[in-house]
Amino acid sequence: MAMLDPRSLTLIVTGATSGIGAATVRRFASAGARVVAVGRRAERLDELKAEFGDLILPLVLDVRDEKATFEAFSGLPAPFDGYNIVFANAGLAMGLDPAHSASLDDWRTMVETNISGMLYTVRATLPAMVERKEGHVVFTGSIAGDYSYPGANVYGATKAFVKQFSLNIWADLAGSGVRVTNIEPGLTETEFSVVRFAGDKGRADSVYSGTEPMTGEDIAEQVFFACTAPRHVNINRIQSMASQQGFGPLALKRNPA
Ligand code: NDP
Ligand code: 8X3
Repeated sequence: MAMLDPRSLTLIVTGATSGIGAATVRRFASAGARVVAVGRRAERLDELKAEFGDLILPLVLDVRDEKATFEAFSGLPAPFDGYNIVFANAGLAMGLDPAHSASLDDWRTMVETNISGMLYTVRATLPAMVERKEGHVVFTGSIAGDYSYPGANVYGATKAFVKQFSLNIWADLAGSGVRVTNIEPGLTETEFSVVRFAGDKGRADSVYSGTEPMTGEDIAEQVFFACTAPRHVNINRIQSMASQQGFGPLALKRNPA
């Protein structure tokens, strides 16, 4: 199949300062695409700008801020205002405690970022792509949106929301010229676990020790494939795991106290 020319693509990438988002910015910009790189850490965005020059528009934004998000995306300068891909990737997990002792503040932050921030990003950008009859909304879901594991309580639920929202907006958008894809990775070594464990690098490293996790670059390649597929093809979902990752058995708690 004839893939799209990446030089015809202009992306908005949230969560561009690290991990999957940063790797995606680099994958597309290396191929000649323009990217609005969004995140809170300005210095990381400046590094991308230094690497790729005019192909990058750094945009410092907290996606939880509804007003700022709508203002930022409606006020993009040319040629970035002609974006035809929105990668709603910014997100995080906080903690791994069971539901009865998990931090309510952590739950709130995950919901505000992974659900509300994602919704603001999509709602602020979708009308322009529908009007242009050309676009693509790509999400970073997770295997945690499909499979349960202890401590994933709210994080996994936010990713289940992302998965269903992705399928539901595809139901709205099929035939409009705007495509929708949910990228659903498993174990991927980024800053994800450092954030989940509140900066405890040792605990974060132990998640990956003895394994070969996927990398941000591995996931960026999946985004690139979905976005450069010919316009008559919609990749609904891509779910991937590290080759060493599998499924746990269903738990059976015998003789509980
Ligand atoms: P990282 O921690 O490396 O990157 C997370 C990115 O999200 C950062 O760029 C961060 O930027 C941004 N971000 C977080 N909160 C906000 C906010 N309020 N406003 C704007 N940007 C924000 O982790 P990953 O690259 O792994 O995570 C990217 C996505 O992938 C997340 O949605 C995550 O849930 C998902 N995912 C990760 C997996 C993994 O194993 N790593 C597997 C499956 C899904 P900054 O702090 O500068 O604002
Ligand atoms: C991140 C993957 O398995 O840590 O979404 O939840 S997992």
